[in-house]
Amino acid sequence: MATLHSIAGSRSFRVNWLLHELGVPVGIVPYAITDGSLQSPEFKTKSPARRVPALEIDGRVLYESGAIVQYLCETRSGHTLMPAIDSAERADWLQWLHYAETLGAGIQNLNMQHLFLPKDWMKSPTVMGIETKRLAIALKAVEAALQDGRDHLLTSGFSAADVMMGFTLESASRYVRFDGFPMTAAYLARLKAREAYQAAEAAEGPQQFYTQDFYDLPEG
Ligand SMILES: N[C@@H](CCC(=O)N[C@@H](CS)C(=O)NCC(=O)O)C(=O)O
Repeated sequence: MATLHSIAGSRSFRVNWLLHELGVPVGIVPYAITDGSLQSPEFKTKSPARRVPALEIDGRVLYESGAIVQYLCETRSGHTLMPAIDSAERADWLQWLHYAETLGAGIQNLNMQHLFLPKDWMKSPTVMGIETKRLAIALKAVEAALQDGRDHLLTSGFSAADVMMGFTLESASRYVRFDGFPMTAAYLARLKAREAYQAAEAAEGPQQFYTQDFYDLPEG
């Protein structure tokens, strides 16, 4: 049994979803971003940056989502979520796995601006505009990869790279309209229809970040 320290709707969803794809039983310990629970001395021993996810598994704690996803793929057998090390697709898999964090960093900055800075005077419309543009530019790589009609990031089919990316796209769609990214929108819908995605969502409960479907840039 794995134990996942998690905030519903955060990057810990990647790990939650992957564990469901793998059929690994998981107990979820819930946290919230604004109630101080991430700052508890006990959680600090599990995640030095006091962030989620943190996964207790195999007698250790891991606290970086991409590393956790790769570790799970490498240590669990009987799945097709990772191309073999000598496969031509392995480098693409690794790149997509980590490219999800290029998007994730931009989303995190936008979350800070739109959701967490408590006063309007603290927010920077300039930063919001730049980060939104940078996120849209980064999304173009995903759209381009899907142009050849493939259903997933790898031509061989669904993999853990889609797990890293799927959660990220769900968050990105709060800040960049996907009308200009039709392949990406259809890809995200395919991912969200997966049984394991839905089971993971049900296991962690409603996401805790967004109260709007879309966040426009401030006027001016
Ligand atoms: N690169 C890390 C980022 C972890 C991270 O920043 N998690 C966010 C939630 S998505 C968090 O815990 N934020 C709490 C905070 O910044 O105080 C990963 O992918 O695991």
